[in-house]
Amino acid sequence: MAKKTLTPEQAALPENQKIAKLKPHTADATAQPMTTDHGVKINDDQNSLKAGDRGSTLLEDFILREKITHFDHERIPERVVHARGSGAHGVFKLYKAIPELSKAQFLNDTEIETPVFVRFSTVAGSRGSTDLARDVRGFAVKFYTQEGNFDLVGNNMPVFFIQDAMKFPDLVHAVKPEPDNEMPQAASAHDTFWDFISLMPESAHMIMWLMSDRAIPRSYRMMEGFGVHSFRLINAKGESHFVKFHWKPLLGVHSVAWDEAQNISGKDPDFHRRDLWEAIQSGNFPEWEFGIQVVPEADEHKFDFDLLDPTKIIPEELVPVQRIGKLTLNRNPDNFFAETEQVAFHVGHIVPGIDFTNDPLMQGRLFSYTDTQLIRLGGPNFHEIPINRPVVPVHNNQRDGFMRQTINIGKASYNPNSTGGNDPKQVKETEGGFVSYNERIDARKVRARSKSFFDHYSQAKLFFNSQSQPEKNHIVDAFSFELGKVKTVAIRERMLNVLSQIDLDLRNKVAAKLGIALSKKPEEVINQGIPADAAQKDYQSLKVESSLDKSEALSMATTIKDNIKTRKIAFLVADGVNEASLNMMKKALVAAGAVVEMIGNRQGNVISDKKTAIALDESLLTSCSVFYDAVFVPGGKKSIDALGMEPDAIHFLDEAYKHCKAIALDADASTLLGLTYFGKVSDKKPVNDEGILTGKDKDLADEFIKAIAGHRVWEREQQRKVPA
Ligand code: HDD
Repeated sequence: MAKKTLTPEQAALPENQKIAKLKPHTADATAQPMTTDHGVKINDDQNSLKAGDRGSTLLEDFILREKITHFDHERIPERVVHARGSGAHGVFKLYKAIPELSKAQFLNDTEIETPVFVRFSTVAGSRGSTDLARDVRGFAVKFYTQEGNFDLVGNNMPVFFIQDAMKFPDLVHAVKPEPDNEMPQAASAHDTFWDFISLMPESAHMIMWLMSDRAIPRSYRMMEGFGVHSFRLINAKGESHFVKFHWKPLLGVHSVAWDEAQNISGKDPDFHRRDLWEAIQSGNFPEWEFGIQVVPEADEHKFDFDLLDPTKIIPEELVPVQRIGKLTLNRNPDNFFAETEQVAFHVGHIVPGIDFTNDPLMQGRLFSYTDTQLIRLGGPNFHEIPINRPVVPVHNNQRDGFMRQTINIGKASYNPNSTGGNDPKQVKETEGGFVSYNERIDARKVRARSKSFFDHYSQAKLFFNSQSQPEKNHIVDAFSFELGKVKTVAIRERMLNVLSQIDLDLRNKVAAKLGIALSKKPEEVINQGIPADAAQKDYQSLKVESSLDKSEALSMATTIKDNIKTRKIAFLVADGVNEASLNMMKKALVAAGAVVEMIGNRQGNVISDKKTAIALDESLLTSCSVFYDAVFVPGGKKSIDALGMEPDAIHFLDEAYKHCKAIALDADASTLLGLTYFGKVSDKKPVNDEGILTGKDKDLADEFIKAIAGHRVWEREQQRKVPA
């Protein structure tokens, strides 16, 4: 009998090939005897072997020694970046075959489902750090295709900080906790990070993304993913097209407020991990569409940026994203360590039909990923760890090394050989053997960077111009917060000069918040602060105007806002709650796909006006508004009076207001508004605030659903702020 309980939705899923292959490696202890690692049955797992009851412990106790030795070696080094993460299994299904672009089988057969394992992560924090750090999110997908593993190791932002892998260790050293005191954890708001960034104008575009709400997602399920680099697709004729890979979440792209993020970090640092786990567990399988932007070889130099520069996007207005498939995550791992921790991604894991470009960041990555697994996973056989194995057979002449699992038979471990019939055999290209793209290269060896990479600001501007007003305000606040934590004034000033290249209003607003008077014109500071030795290499930023003013896809304001699927709604209740009001709203929300939780002034049950016991999910002590997308207070005089006496209930409403969430109160409960800070300070609804609703029945439910689907009433931030 398997211990793992599957939901009906999960049980109904056909087992994908990867899950089937993992099965023989799983162990289920249900009704099994306890044994040592070597299979000897254990009689007493409570006491060590001693010389007499109180006597000294005997070295002979192999059971104790084995248990403690194993425990002593349970940890492996965490990932040097992306240490904090969470994974899930799923499938990829193609909508549209693209033989004209790629010969990869999984991009040509719309009938097959390719198993995948996905790991989301933050970048800077340690394994135990908060999910809600302001940070880039990793979005790494391992496709177990019939032609071997393809890893798309991307992020939730489409560009990167640096253009050349040579700078990666510097970037990571700068953002990680400072080396003398190991502070701050999982945060970029400190001197070394901004020192580096202010000296690296190529990071300007990425920094705009990092200071935007993209860096504090509402959920992994509500963020985009990007392959970042230009890759190549190779068709059966050997022709190449440049391609950018995209993941578009079907729930839209949404974020939390920064204050909300900070609160969640304290109250539930596992917030994103839990959200992913619970969504999959409850059958709300997260989904993304797979998109490609394709550029023919001949158009390589058609753009006002270099396709090989990873600090640039291809605006969707210039090359639309074609959605060609769907990723669905439908199964949680059985064991975090064995699967999520031991999974090893690598940009260099490609299959026939996909190839690399000369993006210098990508080229460096091609070295780094295997190299890091060698120390993290302890040797060259990490591909044999079950989660890393392809679903197709592996045969070659690689042998031995730490923890080798495979028992290769025969004498031949070399090629050519006659002792083993010259097996395993090389495979012709026409039969699926990998052949690198036949790119023409005729160059001098130089340690340099192309001039075409020196436009550092045009897309940073494009990003800022494309944001809605609330998004722009959040960027101002984020810079003000981050630079406000920087102690060295010269670094703050240098960073403000960088901002002056992007948007003067942005710079001025941040400068005002930092109390720094800046009057220089952008042209006076364009290359200010770049160290002379870098400048010697012709490291000067070029002034380039983007051909576009705005790109709609860059703003989250235009994202999907037509549903409330999987949104979490808190109901505040106490004894005497009006059952009809509660049930009406609950039914409407659940029917629309939301998750409703009852929060009481205690745990256990509350007794409704009809004397029914209503089970509580949480209490005001164990829960708080930041875990929810919206809050509803049902009617029932006794319940409302009790909540009115409860400061935590009022705080719940104030905080939900502060974080721009939809708040609905049954008409009878609207008296509670008078007790809230926001209710007290304004006697009428703030302008544009469609998120505070009172009323009855279906009308209230309909309005509430609309308000929740809108995600947040960001405009509220311009109204009076709540000191919650
Ligand atoms: Fe990286 C992990 C994404 C640049 C070196 N990277 C890692 C992970 C993601 C990315 C999602 C976590 C994978 C997992 O869940 O296990 N990295 C990116 C993206 C980049 C990027 C989108 C730029 C476009 N990375 C990058 C460079 C280098 C590395 C330039 C080194 C030259 N990255 C690593 C690494 C890691 C890693 C040290 C740490 C753990 C691991 O690889 O397995 O090799």
